[in-house]
Amino acid sequence: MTLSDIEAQLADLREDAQTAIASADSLDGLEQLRVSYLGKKGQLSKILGGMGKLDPSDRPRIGASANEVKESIQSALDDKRTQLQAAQIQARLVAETLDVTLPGVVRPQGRQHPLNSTLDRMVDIFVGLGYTVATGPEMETDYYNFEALNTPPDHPARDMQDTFYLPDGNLLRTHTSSVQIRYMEQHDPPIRIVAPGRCYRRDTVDATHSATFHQLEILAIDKGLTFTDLKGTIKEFLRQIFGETDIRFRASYFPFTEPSAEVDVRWKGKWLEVMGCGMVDPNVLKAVGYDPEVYTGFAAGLGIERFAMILHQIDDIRRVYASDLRFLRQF
Ligand code: 2NL
Repeated sequence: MTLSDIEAQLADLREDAQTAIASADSLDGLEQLRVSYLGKKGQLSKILGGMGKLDPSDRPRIGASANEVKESIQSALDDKRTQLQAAQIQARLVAETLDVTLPGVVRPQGRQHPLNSTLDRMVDIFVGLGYTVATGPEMETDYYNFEALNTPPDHPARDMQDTFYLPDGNLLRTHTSSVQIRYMEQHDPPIRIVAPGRCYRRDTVDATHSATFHQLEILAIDKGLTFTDLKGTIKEFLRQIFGETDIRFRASYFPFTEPSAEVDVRWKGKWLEVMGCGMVDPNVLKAVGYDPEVYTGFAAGLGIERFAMILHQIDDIRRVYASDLRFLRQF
């Protein structure tokens, strides 16, 4: 191995490397070239390995040449890397370009059902008056739906409300009074609760009747509660939900209250019946273990659909359950 042999090899290597680097088309490929030319076991190292056989006086010259070749390859690698990186970024920018002027994709926006917004308003008013929300099962026993509510099997009230009976003798609750019986069994007076929920009746469906409907019942039990407390509570509730309107109490009958009344509101010039109410019958208090000589109370039952229909001018209860978007989008 002579000095000029090694010089020639170095020149070839530089030539070779320049061509290969110029045609590299990826950063990975470029790194492979670097390893192949300048790596520890690369081609430059191999050439310099032959230096050992040279005359020691020639070594500095070859060393200088080798360094120059190395630097020139390194600088070609650096330039190419900068170029490939810029191209990569450019390609990404093109691929990921967003046209911010394109119209957006419209996401359909849901909204609260008018029955639920009405329920929320009604519950909120009673919560504001100090009531607590109570809930319970939709499937009930005869005891909680009728018996504990002073409605024995032969009572005429059982004709008034046709009930869905289940094969096992249970039934679908016809009012949420059953929730209040369960609550009274578990709590001592004084109590103030509001029981909202779904109820069922075997009604023939028409514009004002549905086999399923929603009720909100209120119940207050304490020492010394009177019909005046009931009237004041109902009056304040109706004022908050309908604004200042005329209201009237008409004598009525329910098995679970005595005395009982129905309440009318004057709305757009007409009297509309909006709820039934009364003083809790002593037999109901006894059924849950309250002493009717110590405690009295009042209760009321309100149909949520009825309030929603009045407040939103809905003329047919079937619309409330039809899930027709043309209807629902109006609220
Ligand atoms: C109506 C009538 C009413 C009650 C419900 C009730 C509950 C208990 C005790 C006594 Cl635990 N009464 N609830 C009282 C009077 C009337 O509902 O026409 N509702 C739409």
